[in-house]
Amino acid sequence: MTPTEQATAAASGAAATDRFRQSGKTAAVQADQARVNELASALVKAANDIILEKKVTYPEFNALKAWLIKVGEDGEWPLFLDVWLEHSVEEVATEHRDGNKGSIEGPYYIPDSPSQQTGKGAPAKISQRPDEKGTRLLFQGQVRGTDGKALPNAKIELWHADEDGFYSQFAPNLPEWNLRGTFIADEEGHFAIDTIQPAPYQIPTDGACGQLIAAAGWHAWRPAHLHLKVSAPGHELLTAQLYFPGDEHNDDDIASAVKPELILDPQDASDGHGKEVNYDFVLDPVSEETPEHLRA
Ligand code: MBD
Ligand code: FE
Repeated sequence: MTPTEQATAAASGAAATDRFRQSGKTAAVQADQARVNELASALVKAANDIILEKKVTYPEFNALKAWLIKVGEDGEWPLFLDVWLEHSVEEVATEHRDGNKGSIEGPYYIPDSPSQQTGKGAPAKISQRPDEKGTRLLFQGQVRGTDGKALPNAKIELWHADEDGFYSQFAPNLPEWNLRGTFIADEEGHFAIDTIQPAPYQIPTDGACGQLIAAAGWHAWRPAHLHLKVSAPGHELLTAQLYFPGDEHNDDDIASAVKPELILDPQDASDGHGKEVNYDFVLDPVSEETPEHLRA
């Protein structure tokens, strides 16, 4: 993106679509005909049932056609699916867990962010601009297994929006890895990360998803959130989000991805600079039933 470019739905949608295509996430899909038949038949039947029950008209059918075409043109399929459906997929994928269940990944994850060593009392600063706006947040904690044992050298990937609600690599004019990083915990699974509190996030209003939101009289907001992936050898990969108390959208997140156990409790930092918060992660061991995508 060029430095003068404005943040647009089509630009962030195109970036999210490209990222998804490159992610390799579709490689594991098996063409099991019985399963495809089961799912596709159920989806088509559900849509037909709605048409018959609500007596959908030709103009409404054509409006839907035009809108679906626009979702693709704007590159907003990743956004649409992650906002309105991923939370149910995540619920199914993590219901077996005894440790943290986590939350949805969303459309803006980028693997292989720059890695730093961290540990208790040794915070690593996330990549940020020298004049990064926002309240400083010292985010620290420990990664353990469900047996209570610390997980040495656990890996914490963190990514989040800036004070204006923008994600690097999906909005123009931001350094490549701004507010994205990988942090390796110490021998006791302790980590400490120096970052800033993100702002509430409004999904793009100038694309197909925004058009639907306006037409339906909904709002476009997600509460302020941190995105995380936490992993350690022999344990299931945890994808999570953490939220801030008092955010008016914790109770009506457009992506339905808030859970009570994911709301942080930040305090004034003991060194007098901004806020600090402790949050511990508990990972389930890998078992025979663990699907491939949850194996770190
Ligand atoms: C986000 O930042 C996000 O986390 C989700 C789930 C959807 C859109 C934007
Ligand atoms: Fe997000």
